[in-house]
Amino acid sequence: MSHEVLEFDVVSASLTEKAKTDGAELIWDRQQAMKAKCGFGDKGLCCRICAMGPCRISPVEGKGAQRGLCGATADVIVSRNFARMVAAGTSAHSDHAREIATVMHMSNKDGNYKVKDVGKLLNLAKEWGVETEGRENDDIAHEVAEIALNEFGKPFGTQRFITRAPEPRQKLWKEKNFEPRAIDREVVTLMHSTHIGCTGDADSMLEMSMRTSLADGWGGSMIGTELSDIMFGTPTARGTEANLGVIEENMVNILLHGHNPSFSEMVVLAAEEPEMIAMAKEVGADGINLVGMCCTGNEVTMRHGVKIAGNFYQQELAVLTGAMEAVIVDVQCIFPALARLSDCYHTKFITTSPKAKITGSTYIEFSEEHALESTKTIVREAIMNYANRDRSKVLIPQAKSKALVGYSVETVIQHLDKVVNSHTDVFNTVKPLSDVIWAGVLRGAAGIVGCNNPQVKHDKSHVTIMKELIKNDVIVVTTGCAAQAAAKAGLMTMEAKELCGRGLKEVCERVGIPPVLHMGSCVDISRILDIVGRVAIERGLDNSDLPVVGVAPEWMSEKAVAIGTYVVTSGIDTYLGVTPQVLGSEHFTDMLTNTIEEKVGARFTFEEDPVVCAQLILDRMEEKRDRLGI
Ligand code: XCC
Ligand code: SF4
Repeated sequence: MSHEVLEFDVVSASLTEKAKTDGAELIWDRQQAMKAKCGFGDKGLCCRICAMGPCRISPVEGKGAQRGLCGATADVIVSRNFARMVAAGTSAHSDHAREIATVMHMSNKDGNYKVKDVGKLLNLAKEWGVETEGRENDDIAHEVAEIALNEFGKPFGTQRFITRAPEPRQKLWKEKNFEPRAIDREVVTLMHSTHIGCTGDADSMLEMSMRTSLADGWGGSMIGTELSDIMFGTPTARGTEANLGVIEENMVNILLHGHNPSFSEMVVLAAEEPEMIAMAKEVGADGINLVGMCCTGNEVTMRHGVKIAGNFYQQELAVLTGAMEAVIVDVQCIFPALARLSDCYHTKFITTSPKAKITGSTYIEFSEEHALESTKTIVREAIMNYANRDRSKVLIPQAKSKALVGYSVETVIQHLDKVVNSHTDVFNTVKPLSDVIWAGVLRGAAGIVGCNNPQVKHDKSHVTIMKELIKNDVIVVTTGCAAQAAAKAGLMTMEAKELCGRGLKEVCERVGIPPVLHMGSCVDISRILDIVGRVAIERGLDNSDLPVVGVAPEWMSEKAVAIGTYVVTSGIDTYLGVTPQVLGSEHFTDMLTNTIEEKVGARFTFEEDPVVCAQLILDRMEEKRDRLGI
């Protein structure tokens, strides 16, 4: 087994040694067994869209097949494969959002789901023209939820949230026909267009992908975030800890992994029930230790401070500690490998969603109608499993870092209010943030997001880029597994200000924030769109004018492709640390990294070296500043 990929992470490296002893297979073993990657697939040149194929286009021009049986060129095949990734990514985020809207629609004051943030509900009701006077909150919530549900399938009109974007951006979308219509419709239309014999034009395929991606960012994802905040509370700043060291020797350890807070919130409530804690003590444990991973980990840490066991690549390592009573999952980013791995230990791998059943797992379906009872049943399984733990197999790495989390847009603004000059009197805006950017105290802002990917050293790209940027007075906001990398690396502490340039350090001190702000899960990238948009609006500009970038240093999922595409289409330059599978088409690659800028004022950059990537970002920010004359 090659451990080189883990060079950066000594904690995990010690566990991979243990895997050998325990006979457990990990991602790195499978990576080795896979040997060389498929050269056609790697360049996006393999098409298996119809049964005349699969067709593979030779990457060398003039040598080998240059067209599929139907005549599709490299450009067409690459663009269709890309479009399908955008469609799948958009469906994942959006279907998650639909589940949140569904539980909001069933909320009531006696049920398991109750509106937690009434203020946010009323604001959204107002934004959507829902009558609030003299109505019960539940009643308002149901109407708002119904409107949200209709955003998925309405036959006419465009996504409601696009009106939150700066005016010039909205205008551009309208002119270019990028305004996303119903979410399901965009996904279906895009899938339709990739069918054999439909779109045979890479430019058009990309444009359709861009519109669909906006149905994710300004549709599904934003609905997911807004409604989650209303139902489960808008995150506020709080402390937590991160890394595998949060797993406790003498507790019932439960790993919450996946994405949807309508499930994980209920598990948190179930685990807090006195009867559950008493039961854990009866079986000889000190209590219940819930720990989170991936975006579910982010959701529950943002709202409850639940400790973070780690990010995507650590899901197997958490089981490997031998101290995990149960891994409870819902949807997305869950290795099917966890089933086999759990068999090496006492760990119960519990799947709960009909959308993500996994062979070899214990399936206990989560029922929203009986949410709390349902999650209590699952937590009980974990508690009962404590007695089965084999202590001789336990190894918990003693590593964890403190982190401050919970920076929703509302919380960031509250912090900014603290530094508002009383004589200018503008509270409740992002003006102090835009002021320090304009003054040059901060050179810009970067949203660093996304997954882990064994093609690069785990967490190394995330952390390296973050450190380079904060050193150069660029404030970082982050979500997803990138946020967890930052938390583990100690970048979400007040002490991390010592790693910053003078300007950012001063901002951290005066505003009372760490230099890297945890904004939540990947659907919460909509929070980043929101805050960037507010700064642009405050200055009367478009997003593309600002010294602001998006970065996905270690991305791997289709969701990330959808995200990158909507971020660029929203006017924000995006840097990818893993090159997408598009290089087989020079034309398509040129569109993404170059000519797309003529359409939307932003482009992709592919750069796998994190230090070089950070420098490119800094140069771009200075270029934007020059253009603004600041
Ligand atoms: Fe999944 Fe969302 Fe990627 Fe992490 S960052 S590996 S998509 S959990 Ni979203
Ligand atoms: Fe081959 Fe065209 Fe069918 Fe793709 S759609 S598999 S290129 S014949």
